[in-house]
Amino acid sequence: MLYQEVNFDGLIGPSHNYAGLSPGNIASDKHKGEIASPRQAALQGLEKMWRLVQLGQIQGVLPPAPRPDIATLRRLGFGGSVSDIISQAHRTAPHLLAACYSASTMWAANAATVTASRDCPDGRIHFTPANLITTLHRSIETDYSATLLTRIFNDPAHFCHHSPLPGQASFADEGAANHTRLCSSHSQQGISLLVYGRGSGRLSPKVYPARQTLAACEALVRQHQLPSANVVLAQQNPNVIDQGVFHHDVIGVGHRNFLMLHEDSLVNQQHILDQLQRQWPQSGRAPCNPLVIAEFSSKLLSVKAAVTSYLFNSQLISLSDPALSGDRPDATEMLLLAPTNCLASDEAMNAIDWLITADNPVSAVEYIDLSQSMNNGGGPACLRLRVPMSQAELNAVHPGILLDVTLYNRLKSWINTHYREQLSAADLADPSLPTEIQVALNELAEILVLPNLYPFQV
Ligand code: SUG
Repeated sequence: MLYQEVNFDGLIGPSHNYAGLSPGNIASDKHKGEIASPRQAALQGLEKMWRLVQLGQIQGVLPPAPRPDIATLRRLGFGGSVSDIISQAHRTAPHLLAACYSASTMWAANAATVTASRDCPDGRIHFTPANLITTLHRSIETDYSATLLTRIFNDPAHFCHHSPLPGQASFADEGAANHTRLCSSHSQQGISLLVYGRGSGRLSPKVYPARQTLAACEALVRQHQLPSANVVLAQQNPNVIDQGVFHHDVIGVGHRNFLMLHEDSLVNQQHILDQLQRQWPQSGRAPCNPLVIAEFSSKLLSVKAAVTSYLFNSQLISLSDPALSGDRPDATEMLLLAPTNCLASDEAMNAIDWLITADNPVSAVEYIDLSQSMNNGGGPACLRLRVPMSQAELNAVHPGILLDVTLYNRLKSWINTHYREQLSAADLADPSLPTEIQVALNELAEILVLPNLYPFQV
């Protein structure tokens, strides 16, 4: 059976704004208080999805969570009508209003940890929604993501959904942003590299929070029943967390049999890379591609430049079209889909030149403008949740969210109709904004054929 990697991207919601809600995320802090453009943001995200389709990939669309999250504002003690709640919160606790308005479900790489059916003993794809407990605005995504994922992947013969890990500091979990599946080809069993920021010994960052724990990674391995021979647990270098690497996908990315990462990404990095090589399946009956690792030296690319350019948050895309050629073990050429921020960094450009000419599967690069999301610290890879799938599994996915030209055009016109050109912190107090968003999301649920997706529709 042939398998391919399918990307499901978070559609950027109409309340996209810059509230500086994420300590340790340097872009979020830098752009705090700026005026955002929800319309441009959503169009940029949609263009990225469409580019993937043009590159022969299967692409899914994940609708945004309903915002503002009035239920959370009520839980926090605000009362009365929606307008009362909004005006009270704006006056007395604007940071709470901003958190409940955040469009952060766009960063789908944090929605869940997903493991491939080839890797799980029961032959199903496993999902655990991330609890995202480190920040308030992200922690309120979990219930919605859990519901959405069960709606989209709703055939128990193919998909197994777990509960989020307990919402307690020692199980802090940020989902697939800290999980890399490496495999000879998607049709073969893979190795899960799970990266955590704290939980083993005393090593932890001093300035910024570590958002993923060792205990969370261990629980995910148990939930998904991953055989230990196919798992590598690694700790993020606390010094890079303190330089703005709040998720591992800010400093490393892997796809199929290729892993690229900065030399300072992990504690005992050489040991971890050796472990990956040792656990890599040896050629048996199935042809096996070697595991190729590209380590970027600090001399080539400083951690600072990696964080500002977001080079490691690029997407790696297999250039072969699995639908035409199959997931051929020998078809390993890859395209690096990098954020345009790289173009502004000499270090990032030199590093990309080095990558393209060095002996590895990456043979081409393309740049994509995601400036609106990037200003909140979300690059190409943050916006997507990837799921390795067979054709039978893909057939079981809710079809309304799979992007084709008709859906692309409908979503484009939906965004142009409903999204504001600009949104500032002061605009979050506008009593007409909640209704405006409800009207938009109501129509979106119809477009994606997801009736009663939102609480206000039930
Ligand atoms: O969790 N930014 C997100 C960015 C997530 C990026 N995802 C991955 N690396 N996979 C975060 O820090 C900023 C929101 C604000 O400040 O308004 C924010 O939540």
